[in-house]
Amino acid sequence: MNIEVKVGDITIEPVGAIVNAANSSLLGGGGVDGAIHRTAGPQLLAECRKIGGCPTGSACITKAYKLPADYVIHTVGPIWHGGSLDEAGQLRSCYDECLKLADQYGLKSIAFPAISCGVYGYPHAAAVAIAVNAVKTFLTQCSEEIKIIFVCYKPEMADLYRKQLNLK
Ligand code: AR6
Repeated sequence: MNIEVKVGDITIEPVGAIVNAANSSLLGGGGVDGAIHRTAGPQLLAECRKIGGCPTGSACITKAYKLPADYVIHTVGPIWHGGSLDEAGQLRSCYDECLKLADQYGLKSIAFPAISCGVYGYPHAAAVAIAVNAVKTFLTQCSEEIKIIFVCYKPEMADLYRKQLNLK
Protein backbone atom coordinates (compact mmCIF):
# COMPACT_ATOMS: atom_id res chain seq x y z
CA MET A 1 0.00 0.00 0.00
CA ASN A 2 1.29 3.45 -0.92
CA ILE A 3 0.62 4.94 2.51
CA GLU A 4 3.09 6.76 4.75
CA VAL A 5 2.72 8.11 8.29
CA LYS A 6 4.79 11.12 9.35
CA VAL A 7 5.13 13.34 12.37
CA GLY A 8 5.47 17.01 11.50
CA ASP A 9 3.97 20.09 9.95
CA ILE A 10 1.80 19.48 6.89
CA THR A 11 2.56 22.94 5.47
CA ILE A 12 6.07 21.88 4.44
CA GLU A 13 4.96 18.85 2.39
CA PRO A 14 5.82 19.19 -1.34
CA VAL A 15 2.88 17.06 -2.48
CA GLY A 16 0.16 17.36 -5.11
CA ALA A 17 -2.26 18.55 -2.44
CA ILE A 18 -2.34 19.09 1.28
CA VAL A 19 -5.73 18.77 2.93
CA ASN A 20 -6.96 21.56 5.17
CA ALA A 21 -9.22 20.76 8.13
CA ALA A 22 -11.28 23.90 7.57
CA ASN A 23 -14.59 25.21 8.87
CA SER A 24 -17.64 25.78 6.70
CA SER A 25 -16.90 29.49 6.19
CA LEU A 26 -13.53 28.63 4.57
CA LEU A 27 -12.30 31.92 6.00
CA GLY A 28 -9.53 30.47 8.15
CA GLY A 29 -9.21 29.62 11.81
CA GLY A 30 -6.75 28.04 14.22
CA GLY A 31 -4.96 24.69 14.16
CA VAL A 32 -3.88 23.32 10.83
CA ASP A 33 -6.19 25.78 9.03
CA GLY A 34 -4.36 28.74 10.60
CA ALA A 35 -0.97 27.25 9.75
CA ILE A 36 -1.96 26.67 6.12
CA HIS A 37 -3.32 30.18 5.62
CA ARG A 38 -0.29 31.76 7.33
CA THR A 39 2.13 29.92 5.06
CA ALA A 40 0.10 30.23 1.86
CA GLY A 41 -0.41 33.99 2.24
CA PRO A 42 -3.45 36.23 1.74
CA GLN A 43 -4.19 35.09 -1.81
CA LEU A 44 -5.46 31.80 -0.41
CA LEU A 45 -8.02 33.59 1.73
CA ALA A 46 -9.08 35.66 -1.29
CA GLU A 47 -9.70 32.50 -3.34
CA CYS A 48 -11.57 30.86 -0.45
CA ARG A 49 -13.74 33.95 -0.07
CA LYS A 50 -14.80 33.62 -3.72
CA ILE A 51 -15.85 30.00 -3.17
CA GLY A 52 -18.22 31.23 -0.47
CA GLY A 53 -18.19 28.27 1.94
CA CYS A 54 -18.28 24.49 2.08
CA PRO A 55 -20.74 22.22 3.93
CA THR A 56 -19.61 19.65 6.49
CA GLY A 57 -18.47 16.45 4.78
CA SER A 58 -17.68 18.21 1.48
CA ALA A 59 -14.40 19.36 -0.05
CA CYS A 60 -13.18 21.99 -2.50
CA ILE A 61 -9.82 22.70 -4.10
CA THR A 62 -7.75 25.86 -4.44
CA LYS A 63 -4.28 26.81 -5.51
CA ALA A 64 -1.61 26.62 -2.80
CA TYR A 65 0.17 29.97 -3.39
CA LYS A 66 3.30 30.14 -1.17
CA LEU A 67 2.98 26.56 0.06
CA PRO A 68 5.27 23.95 -1.51
CA ALA A 69 2.23 21.82 -2.44
CA ASP A 70 0.48 22.33 -5.79
CA TYR A 71 -3.05 22.54 -4.36
CA VAL A 72 -4.94 22.80 -1.09
CA ILE A 73 -8.03 20.64 -0.70
CA HIS A 74 -10.25 22.18 1.95
CA THR A 75 -12.64 19.90 3.76
CA VAL A 76 -14.95 20.47 6.69
CA GLY A 77 -14.97 17.75 9.29
CA PRO A 78 -17.80 17.19 11.74
CA ILE A 79 -17.80 18.62 15.24
CA TRP A 80 -18.03 15.67 17.66
CA HIS A 81 -21.34 15.69 19.51
CA GLY A 82 -21.20 12.17 20.94
CA GLY A 83 -21.58 10.13 17.76
CA SER A 84 -25.33 10.10 17.17
CA LEU A 85 -25.39 12.91 14.58
CA ASP A 86 -23.76 10.90 11.79
CA GLU A 87 -20.33 12.27 12.64
CA ALA A 88 -18.76 9.04 11.33
CA GLY A 89 -20.57 9.32 7.99
CA GLN A 90 -19.58 12.95 7.66
CA LEU A 91 -15.93 12.25 8.47
CA ARG A 92 -15.85 9.39 5.98
CA SER A 93 -17.37 11.71 3.39
CA CYS A 94 -14.54 14.23 3.99
CA TYR A 95 -11.93 11.62 3.09
CA ASP A 96 -13.93 10.30 0.12
CA GLU A 97 -14.50 13.80 -1.31
CA CYS A 98 -10.83 14.80 -0.91
CA LEU A 99 -9.68 11.61 -2.61
CA LYS A 100 -12.19 12.11 -5.43
CA LEU A 101 -10.76 15.58 -6.07
CA ALA A 102 -7.20 14.26 -5.98
CA ASP A 103 -8.19 11.68 -8.58
CA GLN A 104 -9.99 14.24 -10.77
CA TYR A 105 -6.92 16.48 -10.74
CA GLY A 106 -4.58 13.59 -11.49
CA LEU A 107 -2.52 14.21 -8.36
CA LYS A 108 0.34 11.87 -7.56
CA SER A 109 0.32 12.51 -3.81
CA ILE A 110 -1.92 13.89 -1.09
CA ALA A 111 -1.19 14.67 2.57
CA PHE A 112 -3.93 14.50 5.19
CA PRO A 113 -3.99 15.95 8.70
CA ALA A 114 -6.14 14.23 11.32
CA ILE A 115 -9.41 15.90 10.28
CA SER A 116 -11.70 16.78 13.24
CA CYS A 117 -9.15 15.51 15.80
CA GLY A 118 -8.26 18.95 17.18
CA VAL A 119 -10.79 21.54 18.31
CA TYR A 120 -13.63 19.56 16.69
CA GLY A 121 -13.03 16.86 19.33
CA TYR A 122 -13.48 13.62 17.36
CA PRO A 123 -12.18 10.60 19.32
CA HIS A 124 -8.77 9.93 17.85
CA ALA A 125 -8.76 6.14 17.39
CA ALA A 126 -12.22 6.17 15.78
CA ALA A 127 -11.21 8.99 13.42
CA VAL A 128 -8.02 7.19 12.44
CA ALA A 129 -9.97 4.00 11.65
CA ILE A 130 -12.25 5.98 9.32
CA ALA A 131 -9.31 7.71 7.62
CA VAL A 132 -7.44 4.46 7.03
CA ASN A 133 -10.51 2.61 5.76
CA ALA A 134 -11.38 5.39 3.33
CA VAL A 135 -7.86 5.56 1.95
CA LYS A 136 -7.47 1.78 1.63
CA THR A 137 -10.78 1.50 -0.22
CA PHE A 138 -9.78 4.33 -2.55
CA LEU A 139 -6.38 2.80 -3.30
CA THR A 140 -7.90 -0.56 -4.21
CA GLN A 141 -10.34 1.13 -6.62
CA CYS A 142 -8.03 3.75 -8.10
CA SER A 143 -6.29 2.94 -11.37
CA GLU A 144 -3.59 5.64 -11.02
CA GLU A 145 -0.64 5.52 -8.60
CA ILE A 146 -1.22 7.96 -5.78
CA LYS A 147 0.75 8.30 -2.58
CA ILE A 148 -1.11 9.03 0.64
CA ILE A 149 0.68 10.67 3.57
CA PHE A 150 -0.89 11.01 7.00
CA VAL A 151 0.90 13.95 8.63
CA CYS A 152 0.48 14.07 12.39
CA TYR A 153 1.39 16.95 14.60
CA LYS A 154 1.87 14.68 17.57
CA PRO A 155 3.74 11.35 17.79
CA GLU A 156 0.84 9.73 19.71
CA MET A 157 -1.42 10.34 16.72
CA ALA A 158 1.13 8.81 14.35
CA ASP A 159 1.22 5.72 16.57
CA LEU A 160 -2.55 5.33 16.16
CA TYR A 161 -2.23 5.43 12.35
CA ARG A 162 0.66 2.94 12.40
CA LYS A 163 -1.35 0.61 14.60
CA GLN A 164 -4.39 0.86 12.33
CA LEU A 165 -2.19 0.20 9.29
CA ASN A 166 -0.27 -2.61 10.99
CA LEU A 167 2.99 -0.71 10.45
CA LYS A 168 5.89 -0.91 12.90
N1 AR6 B 1 0.36 20.04 10.51
C1 AR6 B 1 -0.26 18.85 10.71
N2 AR6 B 1 -1.21 18.66 11.63
C2 AR6 B 1 -1.56 19.74 12.38
C3 AR6 B 1 -0.96 21.02 12.23
C4 AR6 B 1 0.04 21.14 11.23
N3 AR6 B 1 0.63 22.30 11.01
N4 AR6 B 1 -1.55 21.86 13.13
C5 AR6 B 1 -2.44 21.14 13.84
N5 AR6 B 1 -2.44 19.87 13.39
P1 AR6 B 1 -7.55 21.15 14.03
P2 AR6 B 1 -10.30 20.22 13.44
C6 AR6 B 1 -3.28 18.72 13.83
O1 AR6 B 1 -7.99 21.73 15.33
O2 AR6 B 1 -10.35 19.45 14.69
C7 AR6 B 1 -9.80 25.37 12.87
O3 AR6 B 1 -9.93 26.52 13.64
C8 AR6 B 1 -3.89 18.76 15.21
O4 AR6 B 1 -2.95 18.34 16.19
O5 AR6 B 1 -6.64 21.96 13.18
O6 AR6 B 1 -10.79 19.58 12.17
C9 AR6 B 1 -10.70 25.37 11.64
O7 AR6 B 1 -10.87 26.67 11.12
C10 AR6 B 1 -5.05 17.78 15.05
O8 AR6 B 1 -4.58 16.43 15.22
O9 AR6 B 1 -8.82 20.79 13.08
C11 AR6 B 1 -11.99 24.81 12.18
O10 AR6 B 1 -12.77 25.81 12.78
C12 AR6 B 1 -5.47 17.95 13.59
O11 AR6 B 1 -4.40 18.69 12.95
C13 AR6 B 1 -11.54 23.81 13.21
O12 AR6 B 1 -10.25 24.25 13.65
C14 AR6 B 1 -6.76 18.70 13.38
O13 AR6 B 1 -6.88 19.73 14.36
C15 AR6 B 1 -11.39 22.43 12.65
O14 AR6 B 1 -11.11 21.54 13.70
